[in-house]
Amino acid sequence: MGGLKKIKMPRKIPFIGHLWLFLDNKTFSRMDEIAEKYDSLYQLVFPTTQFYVVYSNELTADVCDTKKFSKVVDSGLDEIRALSGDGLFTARNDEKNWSLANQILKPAFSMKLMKNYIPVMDGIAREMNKNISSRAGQAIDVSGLMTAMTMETIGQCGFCEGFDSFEHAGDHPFVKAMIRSLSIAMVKSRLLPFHKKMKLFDNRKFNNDRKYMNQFVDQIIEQRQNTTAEHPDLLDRMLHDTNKDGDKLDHENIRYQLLTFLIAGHETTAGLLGFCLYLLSRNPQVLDKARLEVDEVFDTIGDNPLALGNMSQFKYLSQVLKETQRLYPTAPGFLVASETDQVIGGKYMIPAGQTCYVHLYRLHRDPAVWGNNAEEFIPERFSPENANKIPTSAYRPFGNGKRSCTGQNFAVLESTITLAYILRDYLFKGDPNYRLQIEETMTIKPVNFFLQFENRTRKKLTEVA
Ligand code: MNH
Repeated sequence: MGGLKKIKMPRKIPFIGHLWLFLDNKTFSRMDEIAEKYDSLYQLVFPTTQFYVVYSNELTADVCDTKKFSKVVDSGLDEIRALSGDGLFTARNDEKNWSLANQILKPAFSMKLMKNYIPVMDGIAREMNKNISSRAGQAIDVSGLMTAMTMETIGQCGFCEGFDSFEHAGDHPFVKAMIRSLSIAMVKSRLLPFHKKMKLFDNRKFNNDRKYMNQFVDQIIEQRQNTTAEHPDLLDRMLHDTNKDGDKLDHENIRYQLLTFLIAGHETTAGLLGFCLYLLSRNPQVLDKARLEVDEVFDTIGDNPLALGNMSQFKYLSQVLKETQRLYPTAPGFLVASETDQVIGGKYMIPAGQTCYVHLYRLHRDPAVWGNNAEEFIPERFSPENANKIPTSAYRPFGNGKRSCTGQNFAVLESTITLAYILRDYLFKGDPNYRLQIEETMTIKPVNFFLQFENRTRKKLTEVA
């Protein structure tokens, strides 16, 4: 083995290190700008913390080796943890409730049980389309619409309650509290400890929102505990299912899991659909091909709701969604660390306990894997023949190992169904002068992106032929 190589970093300022580069809350885009200057890895140093940013296929393979590295819950995630406690997403690896919840919720999110949610998602997609039709010809804010759709879906699949999202987008006090507290959590995660205490007004708002959200969810759980009626939702699974030893989740943890689904599951899927519609509006050949497939599927079922069997018929749609997540991974990165010193890529030393941020946005554009047209939207990269050739560490939109996304099946079903109904019922166009603007919170999503929808009647392919 050759000698170790020094890990590069941007210019530091005494005492504050690289904080000066991140004063404008543009963490993700600033990290990406810096990534363009180095080839696979760099280091960032702040007064109270430091970490390594990793984004080549080769180095990602090493930090995703779960025998060496595992997820850390610190910096950004610590602030979210104030809201979602020891729910799956923010629990630490060694917490008892993580393994218990993992044992109970992995089966609850398996395709076998997820198929029960297809009719619910189908109904929400139709409800969404009624809303779109009522605004046909007007410019519709795509991220707002998709956020309404995902909040509604988690509410209904999680605990059989909607937020009336399409009629009153974002007006529900719970939705408001959630969005406000998440944004405060994100700002706080970037501040120095003393600065956090100075933000008294924000802290008070944050605590009020947190209490309100806990009460809201607790009330739903209590109501459910007082009834013998069965509900086809995730809450019933959490109240009744056990692990092999017969252990159940307690009330407080169930509350944190429901908050977790709402936090981890609404922005991510909404952003995915937003970026997808953006890319489709800019790539008419892809859009035509996807729409042809959608028409073929609906041709076989008429106006019946979609069923599990139809999901595998959306082959090209699935490639479109995967390619969207390559270019715009809406969870744009994740954090890992090792308990011992590790050399990655055969030459870079990551000391014990130091955090690596896997920067998915840049990883997914690594020319060594995706070629010189890595920036282009080409769903054929994920065709059955081509997909086999993609190295596993080169594409990780749902994270890694045992801490990867619990809601993957849920998100894939939800986005496939929503997209299918939009393509079935509408032609859409955006402003050709719009330049993509990305808003970053914990996730990334397009902002100020509007589409005009026009009703279309599906061509019956059998009649055409
Ligand atoms: Mn999701 C973890 C991406 C939708 C529930 N999710 C993760 C991680 C990524 C991720 C990446 C790993 C984070 C980390 O290592 O710190 N999730 C996504 C994306 C979508 C998504 C890109 C949509 C697209 N996630 C959803 C949905 C739900 C959900 C929908 C629930 C309804 N996700 C989770 C949970 C975890 C998670 C729970 C934490 C799993 C664990 O650590 O055990």
